[in-house]
Order: sequence, then C-alpha cells, then structure tokens
Amino acid sequence: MKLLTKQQITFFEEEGYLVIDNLLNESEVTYYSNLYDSFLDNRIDASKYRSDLSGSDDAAKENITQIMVPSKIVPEMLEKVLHIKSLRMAQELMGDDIALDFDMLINKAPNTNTITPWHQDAAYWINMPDKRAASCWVAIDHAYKENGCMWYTPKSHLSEILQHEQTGNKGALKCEGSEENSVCIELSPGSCVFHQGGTLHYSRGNSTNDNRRAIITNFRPKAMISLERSKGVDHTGDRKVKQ
Ligand SMILES: O=C(O)CCC(=O)C(=O)O
Repeated sequence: MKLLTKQQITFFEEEGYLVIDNLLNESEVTYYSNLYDSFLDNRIDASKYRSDLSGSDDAAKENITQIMVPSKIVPEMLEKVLHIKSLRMAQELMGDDIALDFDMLINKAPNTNTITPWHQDAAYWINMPDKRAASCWVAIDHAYKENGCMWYTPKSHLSEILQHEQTGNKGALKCEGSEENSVCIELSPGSCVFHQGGTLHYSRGNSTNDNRRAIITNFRPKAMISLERSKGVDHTGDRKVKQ
C-alpha cells in the first residue's frame, strides 16, 4: 500500500517541501522522546558526533545541539517506525533506488534564542550528478514559531545553489533568505516535513523554557551514497562549504 498520494508527490516536486501529519503515534513519540533524552544527557555517549551547530565557542553551553548519525550508535533505530516510514515515503517521492544516507538529531535548548541560518542542504554536500535528495524533519516536541519550527521558501529548489558562507567556529552554513517569501511549518509531536536538497530553509531561535527536539533522516540514490563514500564522505565530519 502506498503511503503518499499523487497530489502530495506533485506538491513536493513543485514546492520543494511536503508536510506529513502523524508520521508517529503517541507511544512512538514517547519511545523517541526517551531515546533522545538519553543522547542529550550523555547516557548514550555520542560525543564524537556531537557539536554546537551555532558555532559558539562556549563549551559550557550548547545552543543548538547537533548529533550526527545516531543510528550508528543505536543501530536498532534503523528497524523502527521513523526510519522505515520515512524511507518508504522518500522512495515514493523520488524513486525505488533511494536509500538512507545519514540521520541526525538537532535540539534547540531552552531560551538559547539562536537561529539556524538560511541555507540549502546541498551547499554542505559534494557535487553529485544525480541531485535527488530529501530530508525528513520529524518533530519530537511541538514545533512552533517561538521555539524554532522550520521555515521553507517554496520553489527555491528550482534555482541554483546560492553562495554560502560559514558562521561562527565551524558553525552552520548561511546564505541570503527571508521569512517574507517563506512558509512557517508548525508541527505537532510525531508530524514531519520533507524538504529537497535545494530547498532554502531556516528556523528562529528557541525563546521558550523547553527543548525543541527534531530527528532528521536524509535520503538520496544508492549510487550517489556509494559515490560519497568512495570520496570519504559519511556525514560524520566537519561542516564546510563544498569545494
Ligand atoms: O532544526 C533546525 O533548526 C535545522 C534543521 C535543518 O537545517 C535541516 O534539517 O536541514
């Protein structure tokens, strides 16, 4: 049985993003919420894949915690609903040759007020002949404007990759973008949004008293994943503008 309608696939192709309500049910959200907290408070040691996306030099306080490839540390994640359903949806959106490239956790800690700058994910990646790529951003907490839900610029994936620069100390990449011509996607826990590798996106800082936790899976053609790996790219290393 298909998970997506033709209209949803067309919307994703034309607009560059697609919202899916209730990818996870309540008990599934609870499972991921508990697991997430084990990563955040270091009961699961992910130190070699963990950094502050804001590029802050303050070692005592992370503004935007980014943990790359959590499923390398907890492989059972690959067998659970989030990975299974988001992969199936990615295949329906982009083709049967699509596979998981990497996953990550991004948390905006309470009252850290730190934006994720406007960027296109493809700016982080090596140049690949087959540009098909999508991320699935799954809200573990209610995501809304004040805690840093995602904003997308519709149709921006149809243009070239913009000039990006690095922020802070090995922090996130940044390009020009604006809320004015973009849509703000508020999500309930367990809902998600897919976006393409070229889709311009950003999030405001978290000005609330709670975490804003998201799990992200990223997909592309198997042949392009092999190409990346042959060049030593496995998404565990430094953030850099591609050469
Ligand atoms: O969670 C965020 O604020 C940023 C996420 C993001 O840029 C991405 O998933 O590509």
